[in-house]
Amino acid sequence: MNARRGEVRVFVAVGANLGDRERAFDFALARFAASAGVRVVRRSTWIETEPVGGPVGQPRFLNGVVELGTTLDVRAFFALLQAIEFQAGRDRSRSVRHGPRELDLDLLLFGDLEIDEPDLTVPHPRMGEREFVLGPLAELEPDLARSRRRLSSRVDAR
Ligand code: PH2
Ligand code: MG
Ligand code: MG
Repeated sequence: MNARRGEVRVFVAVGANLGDRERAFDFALARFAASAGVRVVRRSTWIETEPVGGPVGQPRFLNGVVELGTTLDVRAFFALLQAIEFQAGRDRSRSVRHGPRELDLDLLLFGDLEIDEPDLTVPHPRMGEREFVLGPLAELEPDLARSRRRLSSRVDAR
């Protein structure tokens, strides 16, 4: 559904808990729209969520999910996500794992692709446990969110 010929259907989780979070999300959408080989299909509503993990007392997050179509390969697409995070003010050199950030763009699904490399695992390994991802994803694709949720609880049950 919604994919054009030659395009891969992609879902990206967006998150931010520093600075003007909505502005960072608008910026990301504008950068996607301006990128060759990338088409913004639709987005979820943005929701406020309690931080999960990371340093105690970090600010609340704004979260959402964006659906895109792309003709880029997964590595080029992932490099674009990192470039946009950087342009939005994110400084990975001083960042704490799961800590506060101006913009976080996590690649959830890239068509049917499965890859497991040191810096990139797709489907995103923790998406099925994260309500701040599954909620917005369910708004766009209820069946997809349901199947990811089941997948992760099956893993937990082992
Ligand atoms: N991202 C994290 C860690 N914790 N919590 C919420 N609510 N939303 C996030 O996007 C989030 C988080 C690491 O990227
Ligand atoms: Mg993240
Ligand atoms: Mg990330």
